[in-house]
Amino acid sequence: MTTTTATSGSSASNRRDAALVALRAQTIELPSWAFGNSGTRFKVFSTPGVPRDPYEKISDAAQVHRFTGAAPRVSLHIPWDLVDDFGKLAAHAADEGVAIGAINSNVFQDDDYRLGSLCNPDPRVRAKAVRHHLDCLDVMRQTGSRDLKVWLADGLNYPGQDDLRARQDRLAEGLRQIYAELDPGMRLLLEYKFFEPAFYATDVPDWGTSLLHCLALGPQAEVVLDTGHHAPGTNIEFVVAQLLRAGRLGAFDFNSRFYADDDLIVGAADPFQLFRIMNEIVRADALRPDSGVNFMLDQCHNIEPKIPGQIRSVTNVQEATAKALLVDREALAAAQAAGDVLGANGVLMDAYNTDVRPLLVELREAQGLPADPYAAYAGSGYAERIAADRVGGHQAGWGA
Ligand code: AOS
Ligand code: ZN
Ligand code: ZN
Repeated sequence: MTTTTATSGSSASNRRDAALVALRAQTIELPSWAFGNSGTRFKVFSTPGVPRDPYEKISDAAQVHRFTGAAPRVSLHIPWDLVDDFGKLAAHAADEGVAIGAINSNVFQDDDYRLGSLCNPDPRVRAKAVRHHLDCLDVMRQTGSRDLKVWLADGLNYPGQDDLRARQDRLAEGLRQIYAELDPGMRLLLEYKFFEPAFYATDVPDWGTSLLHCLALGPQAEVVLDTGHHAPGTNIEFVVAQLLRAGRLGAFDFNSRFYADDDLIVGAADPFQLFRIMNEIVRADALRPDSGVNFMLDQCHNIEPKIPGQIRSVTNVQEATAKALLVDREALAAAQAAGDVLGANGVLMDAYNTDVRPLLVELREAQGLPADPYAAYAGSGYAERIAADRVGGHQAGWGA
């Protein structure tokens, strides 16, 4: 393996400088539901100091931004984060130094949705699901959000249960009605998931289905890639490259999976995969905040403390990004053009194997941030304060 490319020559220091600039501009959006209690169907463990309402979720998210400087937005989930006055919630976010990001719809928790939402055979239920999304657009107008994120639990448990093709037609029609109500500058982001809660067939199972619907809708519709929503062994960076080529990668839901949709801390299960994903992002110059890719987390912290879990997630994304930024693109292109299989692989691995933690310390110190956000939060006394002040926090979803 070559060991010279990532660290030698003046171009190595240029790459380092360019990496610092790019990392400074990078932002990662946090999910409000990461701060509530969550668990499995077996048990939801409660955490002392867990938020009692959406205001407190935002305050906790603001702590992650305070110590990392890289997480200035919070995604909301409707109705989990329903409040009387979203303008007031947005003002609270601004007071805390953050903004409200994507609005996630929820058409999976009412009894009406037993057979699906936008794909449901009953037109009354389909109309209700469309209406919920229009309500979400109203929330976005009050919060100043750009992105409506749509994940549907629609699907079938048994072959023959419903008509696969008719469900796609209903889906296209429902999405069309929602899309028609977007304001200029708003986006509809359609997430896919290959299984769960439906076990036989999911109505938006993969990036191809999501992309086809987005292409039919128009330029304000883009795909959300949740890293946990693929079959084991899927080459996710290929999907990233393909969606970027099509100009339709709207956002990530970052997390880690071992077996299913585990929603664990991003970069915990497979930091190399996260590096390969970020490598495709850097390769396509899609890291820039104006590139249109919203880097969001979609995670739950069932047994670990939530704010430190989010801090670790942000720093994991930063580490993978820093490594991707250090790839010697010229050396890589030369090795690839020469058909130098091991040389090209070596260039990539040199970057992956670089310890970027000192670079990130430099990044943080230059911004007046703590060198170690995790330790700084632990020493801040915030966790002890909320544990003493807040009594009766809720489960992530149904507590708001
Ligand atoms: C569900 O599996 C998806 O990942 C969605 O993004 C969902 O809205 C999110 O996990 C919050 O429940
Ligand atoms: Zn997701
Ligand atoms: Zn998921």
